[in-house]
Amino acid sequence: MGALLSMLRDLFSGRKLEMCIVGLENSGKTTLLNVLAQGEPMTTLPTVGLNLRKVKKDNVTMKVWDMGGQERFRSEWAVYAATSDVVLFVVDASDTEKISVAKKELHQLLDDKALEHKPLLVLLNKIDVQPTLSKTDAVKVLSLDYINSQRNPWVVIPISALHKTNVTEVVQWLIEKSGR
Ligand code: G3D
Repeated sequence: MGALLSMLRDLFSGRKLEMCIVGLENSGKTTLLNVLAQGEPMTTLPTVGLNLRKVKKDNVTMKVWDMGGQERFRSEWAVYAATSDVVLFVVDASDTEKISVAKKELHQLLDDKALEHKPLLVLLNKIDVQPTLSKTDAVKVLSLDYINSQRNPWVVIPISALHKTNVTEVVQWLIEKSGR
């Protein structure tokens, strides 16, 4: 944990970074946000009609959306996404039933012009739950090879937000994208 803390301090003290964390309900976005935000209070903005939570910590703004059944709010979502530097898409790797819905949501999302050139981090969460989806299988079932990496440079990291597994890699990626 020492390494993660010092990396977080590094990230939060230097550059500005806006990230949005999206994914289906229950995929683990809030858990991840809490790990990254280290106990900062969260603001909920219910007025826009989608479930948006926001944390601002020093120079880092983190915005979190649930994506279940909210297609009619997508234009609203795009307004916020447009101001984000990076997009984190959280997938529950233990929920094989919902993975096709996650795939559909991810690809619809990337169709939005507001997301052009935004780096994408696909997080396979809940790898502590067996059987879990391998990285190779995730690339297949989420059709990640169809994402134009010129348009959206993408990376997959398997994590457990609950157990803080591989969260250091996530922070490392965020630090890289913040321009260090
Ligand atoms: P959301 O914000 O995407 O809707 P949450 O998801 O962060 O609220 O998490 C949904 C549930 O998944 C929570 O369980 C949370 O503890 C659990 N969860 C999140 N990350 C992990 C993980 O890495 N491993 C496991 N096993 N569970 C995880 P509850 O029971 O509180 O609903």
